[in-house]
Amino acid sequence: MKIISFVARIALLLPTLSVLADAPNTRALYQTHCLACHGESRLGGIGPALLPSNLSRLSQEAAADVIRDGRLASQMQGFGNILSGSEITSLVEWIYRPPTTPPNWTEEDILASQVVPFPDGSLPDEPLFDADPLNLFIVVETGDHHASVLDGDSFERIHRFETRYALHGGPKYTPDGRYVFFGSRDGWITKYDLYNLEVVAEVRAGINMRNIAVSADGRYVMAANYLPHSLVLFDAHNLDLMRVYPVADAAGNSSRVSAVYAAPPRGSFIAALKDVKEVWEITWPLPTEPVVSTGHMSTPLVTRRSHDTPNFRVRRIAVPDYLDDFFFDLDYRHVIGAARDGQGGMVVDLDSGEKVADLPLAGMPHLGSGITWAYQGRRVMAIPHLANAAVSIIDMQDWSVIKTLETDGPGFFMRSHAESPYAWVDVFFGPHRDRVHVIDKASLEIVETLTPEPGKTAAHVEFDRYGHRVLLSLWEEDGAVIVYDSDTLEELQRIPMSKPSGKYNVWNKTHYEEGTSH
Ligand code: DHE
Repeated sequence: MKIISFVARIALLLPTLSVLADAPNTRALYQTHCLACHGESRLGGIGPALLPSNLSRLSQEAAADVIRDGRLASQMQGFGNILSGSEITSLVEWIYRPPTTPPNWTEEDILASQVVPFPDGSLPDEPLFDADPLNLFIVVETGDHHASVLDGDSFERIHRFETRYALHGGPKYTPDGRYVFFGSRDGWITKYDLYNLEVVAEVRAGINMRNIAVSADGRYVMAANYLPHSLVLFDAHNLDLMRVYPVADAAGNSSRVSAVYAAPPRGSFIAALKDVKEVWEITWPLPTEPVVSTGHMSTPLVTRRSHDTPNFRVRRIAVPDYLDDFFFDLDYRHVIGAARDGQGGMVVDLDSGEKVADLPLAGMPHLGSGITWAYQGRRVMAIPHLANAAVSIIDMQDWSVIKTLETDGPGFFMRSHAESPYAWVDVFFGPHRDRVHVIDKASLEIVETLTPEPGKTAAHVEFDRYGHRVLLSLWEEDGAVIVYDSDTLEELQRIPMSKPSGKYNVWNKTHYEEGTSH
C-alpha cells in the first residue's frame, strides 16, 4: 500500500519534474521562435502577452493548436512544420506557468515614463506648410516603424518621422485636427503636432496596449490595456496621468480590455472587456463642469494625479457574451459586438443595457471594420468576415442580414465615403490577397475587382475629405500607397512606402465620416 502511494506521488510529480528538467530547452525554444513577437519575459510585443492571466479564455489544447496551425486574422504563423509535438507541449506548459516576478506597470511607472519635449502652448499655432490641414493623411508605415504626413490634394509627402515600435490601430485626432495621438502595442501613446511636425508628448500607459481613444472635445485620452488589466485616463494637453482604472468585475475577476472608443453623442468612452461579460461606459465632464486640475510638468507629481476626481464614473453594462470585436451605430445608441469564438454577433442598447437582437453571422464577422451608408431610405452596415469569403450587409433598423456578398477570400478592412458611390473591401487572407473588391452601394453588388500588383498584398483604403480620391496600401516592405480616382477607379499615382498599413484622413476622422473607422 505504502509502495503504491509512493509511486502515485512520483507519477503526480513527473510532469512538473519533466518541465523543470526541460526548462532551459523550452526557454531556448521560446527565444528562437516566440520572443521576437511576444517579447522578452512573455510581456507581449507585436503579439499579445503570453501569461496565465491573459490566457484564461484559451484552453491549453487550443493554445497547442494555435502554436501548431497559427491564428486566424493575426500575424501568428503555424509552427507545426518546425516544432515537434513534445516541443509544442513544453511551450504550452511554459506559457501557462506564472512568471517568477509578476509584471506590473504602476502609476509611478506611468508618471516616470512621461516626456514632454514641447509643452502645450509652446509651439506656433499656424501650420508650417500651405496644404489644407483638414485634408492631410497620416500613413502608418509598419515596415520600418515610420509615419508619413501626406497633402491630401497634391499627395506630396510633407514629412516622414520615426514612430514607436509596432503602432497598431487608428491614430486619433483632436477635433480641430491639429494633434494626432498614436498608440503602440507596447503601451506608448505619442502626441504629435501636425502644424509643427513635432512629437510634443509621450507616455507609456501599459505593457501591452490595445488602443486609445480621444474624447470628442479633445481634452482627454483613454488607453485600453491587455497588460496590466486596466484603462488609463490622461489629460490630452501634455499626456498627464489622471486616473488608472483597474478592470475587474464586482467579484474581482480582472479582465483585459478589448478596445475603447469615444462615443461623441453620449459624451463618453465605451470600452468592451475581454475576460468579463461587461461593457463599461465612462462619461467625460462637460466643458462647464469643474475637473480636478491635472497641472503641467512643472507641478509636483501629486497634483498631476487626480484619483478623487468626481467625474469619469464607470457605468457597468452586463452583456450576454464577451465582446472581442465591436462597432456602433451612428448615434452610438447601440453597440454591435461579437465574441471571436462565438456563433455570431449581438446588438445591445447602451441606454437600457438590454440585448435587442442577435446577428446570425458565421465566419467571424469583423465588426470593428464595419461601415454604414444610406440604402433605399434606411441605414445599412457592411462588414467583412475574418474566416469566410463574404461581406455581410445588415439593415440597422431590424438588424436583419439583407445580403451576403461572396468575395475572393476573407477580408480585414472596409471603407467608403458619403460622397462616393462605392465601398471598398480587401481580401486580406488567402491566395487572392492581391485583390480588392469595389461594391456599388446602390445595387449592393461587387462591380469591380482590382489587382494593383499581382502577388503583392493590397489592403486598407481611405478616402480624401471630399470622397474624390482613394488611397490603397500595397502592404509590402517595398510597398506603396496607390492613389485612385474614386469614380473612374483609374490609378493616378504611386507613392513608395515601407509596408504601409492604415491611412487616416484628418477630415474624415474628425467628422466621424460614415465610411471611415472611428
Ligand atoms: Fe488590428 C485596428 C484588433 C490584428 C492592423 N485592430 C484595430 C482595432 C482593434 C484591432 C481593436 C481598432 C483600434 C482603433 O483603431 O482604435 N487587430 C485586432 C485584433 O484583435 C487582431 C485580430 C489580433 C491582434 O494581433 O491583436 C488584430 N491588426 C491586426 C493585424 O494583424 C494587422 C493587419 C497588422 C498589425 O499592424 O498588427 C492589424 N488593426 C490594424 C489596423 C487598424 C487596426 C491598420 C486600424 C484600422 C483603421 O482603419 O482604423
